[in-house]
Amino acid sequence: MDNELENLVNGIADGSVRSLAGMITCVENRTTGWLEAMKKIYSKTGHARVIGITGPPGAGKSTLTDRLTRTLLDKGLSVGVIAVDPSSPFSGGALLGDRLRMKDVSALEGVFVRSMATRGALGGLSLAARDVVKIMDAFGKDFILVETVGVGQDEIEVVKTADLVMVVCVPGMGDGIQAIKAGIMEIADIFVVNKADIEGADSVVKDIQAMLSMSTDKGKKTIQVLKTVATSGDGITELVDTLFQELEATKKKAGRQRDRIKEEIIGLLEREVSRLIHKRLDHNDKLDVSVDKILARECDPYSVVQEITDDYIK
Ligand SMILES: Nc1nc2c(ncn2[C@@H]2O[C@H](COP(=O)(O)OP(=O)(O)OP(=O)(O)O)[C@@H](O)[C@H]2O)c(=O)[nH]1
Ligand SMILES: [Mg+2]
Repeated sequence: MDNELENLVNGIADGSVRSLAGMITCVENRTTGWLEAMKKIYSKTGHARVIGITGPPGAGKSTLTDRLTRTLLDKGLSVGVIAVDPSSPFSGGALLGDRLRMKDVSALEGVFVRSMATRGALGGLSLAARDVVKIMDAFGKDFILVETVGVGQDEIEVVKTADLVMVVCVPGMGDGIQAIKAGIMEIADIFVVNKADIEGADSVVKDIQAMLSMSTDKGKKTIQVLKTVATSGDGITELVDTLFQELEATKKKAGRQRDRIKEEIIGLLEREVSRLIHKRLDHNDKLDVSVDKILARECDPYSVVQEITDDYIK
């Protein structure tokens, strides 16, 4: 491992915030040696509880994250926040205001905030976010809050890796809860109807409960629907209590952890295999010969793939 990364890994063990930030940057940029550094810190992970916070743009996710962070700090717990910025200009939202709010909490002792862009993450956002979670975990954060706008598959993949997923809804979302993508509804462990100070919150709660009762996934645990006013702090105590209860309950489900690890291995493997394929075939003369043959209809792509895979397996 490169000296700089080695220093960062050691710095993390010593609780250096600069090393924490530095290692995240190196891993995000895939600086040579990043993989070795990840291997080194892995044994120190597994302590942090990871909460995914998702929902439509402007639902109050950041304001809630801010409240949750402060409440956890009051309990003597340390917090890492990962804010996945929507890079689309159409997702609306209070991006600037967002940043300002996050800056507020990042100034607090025991809080580390990191923003990640949806686009341009090397190796895919969900893998990159997982790496950042692990680094914060190894650093010793008790809780890691991951905020994403629940708009794309990428963002859904990110929160799916959390121990617990909180889906934030708001009153007046047009056609009730229809506005929330189906994929998000399915990954929710807790529903929060934020902006409960606005008319229509109760009917959103009812809509969600009705939807949950229609769920085909019977025998699953009951999913709580809570109301909050993130701006005033109403309902936050109840929300935190519920979070702790649910985390306790999920801890008992060892299967979830195992599934997570299997999924991660498969994800990493897929990426590696794809990298190897490109490395070997991108500038390969033999492939050009095959292409010529296919163009002349002397051969077909299926047979070529079979030949190549047979070759690999040998
Ligand atoms: N009335 C009311 N307004 C709220 C509440 N919570 C948040 N807001 C306001 O809603 C706006 C958006 O809040 P954010 O916390 O930035 O929402 P967000 O979901 O993080 O937004 P994006 O990250 O841009 O998707 C801000 O102006 C908040 O002050 C609430 O409980 N009630
Ligand atoms: Mg936000």
